[in-house]
Amino acid sequence: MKVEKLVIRKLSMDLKHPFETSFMTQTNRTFMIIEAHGEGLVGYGECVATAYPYYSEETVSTAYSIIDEFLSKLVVGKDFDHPDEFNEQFARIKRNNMAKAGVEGALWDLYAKFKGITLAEALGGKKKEVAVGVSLGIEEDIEVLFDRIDQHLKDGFQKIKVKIKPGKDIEVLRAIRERFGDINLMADANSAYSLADLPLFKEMDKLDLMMIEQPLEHDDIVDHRKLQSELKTPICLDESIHSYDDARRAIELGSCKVINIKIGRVGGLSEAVAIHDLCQKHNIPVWCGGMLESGIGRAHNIAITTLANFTIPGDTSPSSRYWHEDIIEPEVIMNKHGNIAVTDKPGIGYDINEENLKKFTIDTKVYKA
Ligand code: OSB
Ligand code: MG
Repeated sequence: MKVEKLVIRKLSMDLKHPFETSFMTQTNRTFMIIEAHGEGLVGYGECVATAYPYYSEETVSTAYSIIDEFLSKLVVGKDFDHPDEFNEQFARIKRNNMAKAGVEGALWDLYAKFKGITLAEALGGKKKEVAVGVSLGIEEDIEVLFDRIDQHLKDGFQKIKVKIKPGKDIEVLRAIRERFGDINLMADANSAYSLADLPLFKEMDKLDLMMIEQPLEHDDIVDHRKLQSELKTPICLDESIHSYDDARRAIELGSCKVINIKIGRVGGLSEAVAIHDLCQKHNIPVWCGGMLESGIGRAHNIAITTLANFTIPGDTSPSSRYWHEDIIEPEVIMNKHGNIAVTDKPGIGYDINEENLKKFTIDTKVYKA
């Protein structure tokens, strides 16, 4: 298969509802869609880097620059048999995982379309539907959060994840438990705490949470190990895991009992599959995290979630939870039991809504062989 052309589009889409985490409040997503053209087909990938380097070091501008200067040259005009080849070739470039994943995702979609199979099949996934939950931002007013939880439970979401930050943590979680009882509940701290907060986590440990996601520093696996050894609640690592080797080391140390796999954070689908397989071998369940993706990134998330060890509902909520209008057709929908059906069309399995894609595009660059 030959890649004849690569297109980078920068898009800007407003979120339906502001999303507050311990690191910022997001009201808009500026991100990139990557198109890989070849063999009369187009593959689509999404680069999930955000406008600010507050979740990880990458931004839209740094990812753009890495694709522009380096990744495009490794791809445009090149022949390939399998997208795993790009994971190997990109490895010489350190980190910049979201940039890599955006490009590699487009190549995986192109590959699956060329073979006439779904992206899920190309990845080795077998599930016909995937279980999903919702990640709810911090709310100033707890009544607003209660209403949002109530609505999402009624809609069928299989897991409620709430963001926490210092001052908006134990009381909020306790209140949710009192109000909603034995629901599938977890908390995501986005690295807002340190080991000095052990007493707080001991209190959280009494709430029977499914897990606590990334409580400590974004680059830590040593303090997390200490914390995990003090808690019965599983710790789930998000920010700390950027590769197969990161996962291997965290598992070996005992720094977590669950891993959140985000395709962008780990540098693409090939690496995500490798981490999935490693975790499966070690009885570490995984789930698919989200980065407030458009339909294109969402379709990739659904495809990876079809792998067997994605046993915990992911953050891959339906399009309507984020967007007034999506850039794919049909948009991603969830049934009343909280499952998303996996499409049986080739590649990502969704058509592009060209009109919306155009409407949200603020910049385009084309690379030709
Ligand atoms: O930590 O999982 C996170 C969104 C942006 C950045 C980081 C995170 C998140 C989410 C939302 O939790 C997941 C989603 O609904 O896409
Ligand atoms: Mg997280």
